[in-house]
Amino acid sequence: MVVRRIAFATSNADKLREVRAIFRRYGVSVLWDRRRLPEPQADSLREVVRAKLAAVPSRALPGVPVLVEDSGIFLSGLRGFPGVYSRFVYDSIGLGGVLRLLEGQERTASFRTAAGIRIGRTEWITEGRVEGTIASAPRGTAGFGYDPIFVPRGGRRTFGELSSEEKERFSHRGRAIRSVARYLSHL
Ligand code: ITT
Repeated sequence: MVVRRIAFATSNADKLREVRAIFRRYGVSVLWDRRRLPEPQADSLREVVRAKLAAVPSRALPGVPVLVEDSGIFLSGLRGFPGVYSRFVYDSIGLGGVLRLLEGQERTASFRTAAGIRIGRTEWITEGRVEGTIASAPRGTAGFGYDPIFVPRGGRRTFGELSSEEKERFSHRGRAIRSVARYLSHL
């Protein structure tokens, strides 16, 4: 089966831009199913993805595989917080608030994405992650969300200081979405 297009259900235009750029290289076009899916209180990104998949109606675009993803930043100094609550924390206290919480704490972190695809009755979920540290102050204007404070391991620059191609190479989303693209190309 050759998949030429998929529908990505997300409210986030920045995610859409990153996901489109990846799938373009696999010859797959990404339709934006713009919607905010309910996110239940859950312990893991994978559980949130399962709930998101269950909430997307398949009748919207019959026959087109549906993609959803959920991402979060896990701070070791805060025992994994905010994790699945990353959106709430970003919207409520912002990067400044996160940096204040981390004062005097260990600064290692990981960024993770769980991505799920539904094709007919089949669901498949995968994950991608990148290890790094949290900068002492936000740097860079590229990207979105937590990008200005996340420094991927092995480098000095934050995701906010990298080009979109550079970010994608190491990023949680780059890794997760490339594995979805490979999965689809082997169907
Ligand atoms: P959905 O509609 O797809 O759920 P969302 O923006 O609610 O979009 P998430 O819950 O997955 O997405 O994101 C959690 C938070 O993490 C949110 O504040 C995002 O801005 C941020 N985030 C997600 N991916 C990121 C990335 O690659 N770089 C920086 N911040 C990111």
